[in-house]
Amino acid sequence: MSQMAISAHTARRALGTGAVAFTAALVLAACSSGGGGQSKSPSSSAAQATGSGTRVTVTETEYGLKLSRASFTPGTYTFVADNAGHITHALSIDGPGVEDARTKNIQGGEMAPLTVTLKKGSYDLYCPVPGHKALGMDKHIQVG
Ligand SMILES: [Cu+2]
Repeated sequence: MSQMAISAHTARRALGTGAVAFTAALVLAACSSGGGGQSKSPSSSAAQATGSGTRVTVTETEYGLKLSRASFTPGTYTFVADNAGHITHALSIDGPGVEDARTKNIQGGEMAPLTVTLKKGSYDLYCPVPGHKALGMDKHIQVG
């Protein structure tokens, strides 16, 4: 009887150790998958950096915007602002679910991406540098 009690105790200890080891393995697995397997990660910062979504080039000049695409359906788009002008521009998008999303300032000859999710509705694309929108760097697109 006492022999059985000891072996049960030993077994429980073994199980306990195993559980700890299993938990540690899970934590390790979670860490390594978080670091490496980011191909399907929907993280918005990753989307910004890598430019997921349908790519649309917005060519910016003094003073106008030209889009590489004319029709839009709801979905995720990466607008790549291409500053083909000589002065600093940027790109802002404003509309349903998108509140003044903005690229950084873009020097002439440089590009910057802006990833947004468009819903059905009307969106305003413009250059947020003071005065540029009024000078013509302003385009409205219809989604859906
Ligand atoms: Cu501008």
